[in-house]
Amino acid sequence: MNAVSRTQIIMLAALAVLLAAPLAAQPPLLSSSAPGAFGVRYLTDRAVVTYTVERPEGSDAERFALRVRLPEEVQWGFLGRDAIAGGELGWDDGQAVVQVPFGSGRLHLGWAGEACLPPESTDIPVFLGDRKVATLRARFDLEGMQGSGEAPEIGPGLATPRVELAQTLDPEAVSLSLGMDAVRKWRRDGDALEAREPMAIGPSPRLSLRVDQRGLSASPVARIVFAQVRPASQALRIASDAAPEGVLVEGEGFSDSAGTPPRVDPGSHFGTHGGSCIYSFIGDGSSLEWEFTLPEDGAWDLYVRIACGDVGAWRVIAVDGDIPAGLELVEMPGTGGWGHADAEWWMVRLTGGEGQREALQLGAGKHAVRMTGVLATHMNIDYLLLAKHQ
Ligand SMILES: [Ca+2]
Repeated sequence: MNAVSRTQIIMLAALAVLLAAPLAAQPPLLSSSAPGAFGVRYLTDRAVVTYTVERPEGSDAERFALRVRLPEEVQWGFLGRDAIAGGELGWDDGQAVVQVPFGSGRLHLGWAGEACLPPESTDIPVFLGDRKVATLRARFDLEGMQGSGEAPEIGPGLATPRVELAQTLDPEAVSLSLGMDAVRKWRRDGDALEAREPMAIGPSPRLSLRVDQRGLSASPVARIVFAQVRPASQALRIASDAAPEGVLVEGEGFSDSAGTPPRVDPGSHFGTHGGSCIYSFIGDGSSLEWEFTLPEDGAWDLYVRIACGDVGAWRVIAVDGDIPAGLELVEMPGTGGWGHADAEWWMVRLTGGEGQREALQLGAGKHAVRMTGVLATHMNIDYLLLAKHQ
């Protein structure tokens, strides 16, 4: 088909649309007796109009006229949070007509249901056990409620958040995030929703709660509760000359990765074993796996040589596909830098030390350790070390 005939077809189509249009033209969505900036949003029972209109120069008028198209005759209205008296609401040719003051404002013009506005704001308490530790300041809009706030006493650690409801809600309507992570799935428990899985929570997490529910007249959430926060296991620093002999697995020798790949660049950092390390291994859910072979059955401990210029880094550690109890969340210490000086590389021990999870019982042969990064911060790894438990 050549360009001319295509143009003709488009013109014919346009003509057909014109002929199909009703003869009586609809009034415009909005017209104003004074120029300005306007927005109109239609909901099931109302139009919400925002405007900014400056008083024209030389005018001493207090108000100007706004006309807003509605599907049915206007029944009620609000200017800001004040109800508009019925006598001040006009109806003319499919449009609500109302006089409003110059400046910026928000109008609700309703054609159905009761005249109502959502409440402005509410406070949602956050509990750690039976103690109130934070408050989320929540604001309402016509689609629901949204609140956020810091909870410095919660975390770091593992916890299962619970949202106690003041009214029945569809779990799909409730979203709760802690730092970068969000509850993925809720289960109902009486009048509450509880996360199906424990979540890794960083230090001083920011909580954000969103409820998508139209027509709220009060907070649908009574409180957010963390029954308990299980602290992260600590990776303990040991003197580098105290590191035992063992099976050394180069960080840069990982066998599998998922998510954001870490960087490997030989010679990039100071004094690395094998001349390389992995760096920018980020806690965004990315993971790395290392395979290694143990010479004999027994109790083995896991060590890692790390550099971390953040406050710390958090990792979930799986061994042969399972997460041993106590390694669901391991806190690696900040080492004061990213490994550009010897002092910034620390050897840390993950199992078998005082107050730590007991040694790993592993048979001779092939095994795999997988680390999954959570809670946003980065870490560099020179190597892993598996050593017989002493
Ligand atoms: Ca290395």
